[in-house]
Amino acid sequence: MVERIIIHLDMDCFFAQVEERESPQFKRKPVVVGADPKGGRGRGVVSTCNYEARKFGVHSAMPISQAWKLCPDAVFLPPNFELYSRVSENIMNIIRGFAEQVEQVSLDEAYIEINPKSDHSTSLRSPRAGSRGEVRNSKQTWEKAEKLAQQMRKEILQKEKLKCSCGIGPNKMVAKIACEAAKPPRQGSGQANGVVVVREEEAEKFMEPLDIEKMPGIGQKTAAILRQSNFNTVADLKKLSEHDLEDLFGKRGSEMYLRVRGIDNNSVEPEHEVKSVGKETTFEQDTRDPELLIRTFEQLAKQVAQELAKEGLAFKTITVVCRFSGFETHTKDKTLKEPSSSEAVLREEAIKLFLRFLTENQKPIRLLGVRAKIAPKSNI
Ligand code: TTP
Ligand code: MG
Repeated sequence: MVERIIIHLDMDCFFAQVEERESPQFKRKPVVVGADPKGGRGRGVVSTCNYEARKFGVHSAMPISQAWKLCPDAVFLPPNFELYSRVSENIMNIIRGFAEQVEQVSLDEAYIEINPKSDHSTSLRSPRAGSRGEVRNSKQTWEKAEKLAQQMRKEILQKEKLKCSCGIGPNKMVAKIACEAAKPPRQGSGQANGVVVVREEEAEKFMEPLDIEKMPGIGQKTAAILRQSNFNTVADLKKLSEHDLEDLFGKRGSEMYLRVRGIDNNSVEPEHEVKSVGKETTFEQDTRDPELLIRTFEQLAKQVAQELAKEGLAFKTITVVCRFSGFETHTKDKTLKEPSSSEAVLREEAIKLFLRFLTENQKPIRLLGVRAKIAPKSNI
């Protein structure tokens, strides 16, 4: 087995940092993003807040009324998800420019595997036998990983004017916990530069002093039960046998046995985005005019087929969308046995689906759409 090196990158106080970037007058002020505090009577929660506000004890998921009490002078803002999604897309594109194996886990965090077998440009393998017969990465290889993390941070800062932190470890769990250790306020030599590296041989010791709630799979309820028996740290959990852990965590017991020893076998799963090409039309007035409907539908199918052909793409699933009066929307789809790139097949199958709509539902039609899901060409 080849030892892995995984980076976990997470933006610092993401929503709040984006808001600060957009409105420089908020700099150095406590900023809380979340529900309307309504002068302390608001009922929602805090999405996040910047580090100035965290000094007052405000944190994510806290009732907004409590945040108001702790820090009434903060700038309170509603979340602007559309903006955060756009910024997130830019950040993920920057990261993807550095590595092929990227798993985005939320708007502001991603795992990056930097030594997959397929990627020789970032292949950092250097044969040295590890304790479990693994091929270990050399010290230089880990240093190279740290440089890569710093380059990503630098480019995100230059292009998006936003800061992030990185954890680097031999697996996802250790990388994520290392990233938390890298977060602001950055103090001490290891954390001062926003990257914390925990090498394979350090992972077990790194985990030991952590509070049990830092472990994925241990929430507040389980932690409360464990604490009653004086299990407070990961080191305490190491006293339990695999059997004991199975009693406590069921099927996840054996995984927990490994996790408390710094081992996590979950792989980085780059998302395989399913793309599709689609066109739709809304009629000026809801209609049942058969001629208009068929003509419009044929045009849509043709446009989709032409766009696929232009890009040299094949499809396997065709979807037809029909919105009737009153916004009632239905879809029907057909998956072919084999991928195809034939315009005739697309039109024929789409029209069959559409005719089923016409016979099943007599209401006037407001919108029509055709969509084809792209299939890998290698399957043809
Ligand atoms: P996080 O990465 O968990 O938090 P953060 O980026 O605000 O702060 P940190 O520096 O500690 O990473 O979450 C990312 C965004 O997700 C966060 O900016 C707002 C949103 N979020 C919520 O809306 N509710 C929540 O409970 C949490 C934890 C996050
Ligand atoms: Mg974050």
